[in-house]
Amino acid sequence: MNSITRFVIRIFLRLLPLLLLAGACACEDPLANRGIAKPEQKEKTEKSTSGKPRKVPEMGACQVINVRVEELSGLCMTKDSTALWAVGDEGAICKVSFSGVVTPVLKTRLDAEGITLNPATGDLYIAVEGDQMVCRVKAPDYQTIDTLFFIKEAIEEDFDNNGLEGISFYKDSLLFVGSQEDALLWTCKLDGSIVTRRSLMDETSLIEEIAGLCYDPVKNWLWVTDSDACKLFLFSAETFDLLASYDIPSIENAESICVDRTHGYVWVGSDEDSPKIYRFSFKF
Ligand SMILES: [Ca+2]
Repeated sequence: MNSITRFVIRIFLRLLPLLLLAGACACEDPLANRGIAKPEQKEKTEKSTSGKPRKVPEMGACQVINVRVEELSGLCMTKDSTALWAVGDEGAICKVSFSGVVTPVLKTRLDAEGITLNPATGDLYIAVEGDQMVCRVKAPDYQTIDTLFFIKEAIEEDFDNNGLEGISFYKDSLLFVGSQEDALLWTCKLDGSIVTRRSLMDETSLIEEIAGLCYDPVKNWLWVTDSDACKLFLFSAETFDLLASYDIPSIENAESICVDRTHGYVWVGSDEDSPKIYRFSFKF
């Protein structure tokens, strides 16, 4: 053993306790490492306009369904609520049966990250990352796509691959559009004019991004999925107060969410190597 080898061994022995400590930290709960409190599974309440506590939905059992939609990133109900519309980063727009059978409808080259349906017309609106734009696919044949508007802030601030991820039809011909960056949420008219802009980070420190959005007209709620925080969030769509959060640690990359009041489910899509839809039973 020469002097250089002895020197290397001595340095290694001195650093060994530090290396062991770093290894122990890496094995801890990843949510805890990001400063995120473990979510409460118990039922939470919100105050109704009368001031009385009101129950929020309770998450139940989950069924996992494999779907062949490459880089599945957006989900919404079809107009008749008999299936799901889905989009993926590779530009596919598909119909998906509740058992996971995929019917391709339109192939585009867009980085499609979110999809929603206008209940009055049946038209689909797609949130496109990279280009930071909202496109429309016209009903009833869904064979043409055109650009409706761009979110200028996401372009000018160079959100790039951290940009538009969520979209949901709201009401009065308004759209919610959300970005990963700063969990920004815009309320837009269909001509692209922005009515409101806020960051959901101002509402809760638990949120890290918007990966998917779904407006729930029954209760005037906004559901949000966050693939970084591994959570679903429920906000009031009026005040944007956080009403509840739900832990989804087993879902690898939860980029889409769709509330299905007809059947009592919340569908969550995961953009992973083998894309999956998670069907959660909910007591609304
Ligand atoms: Ca994606």
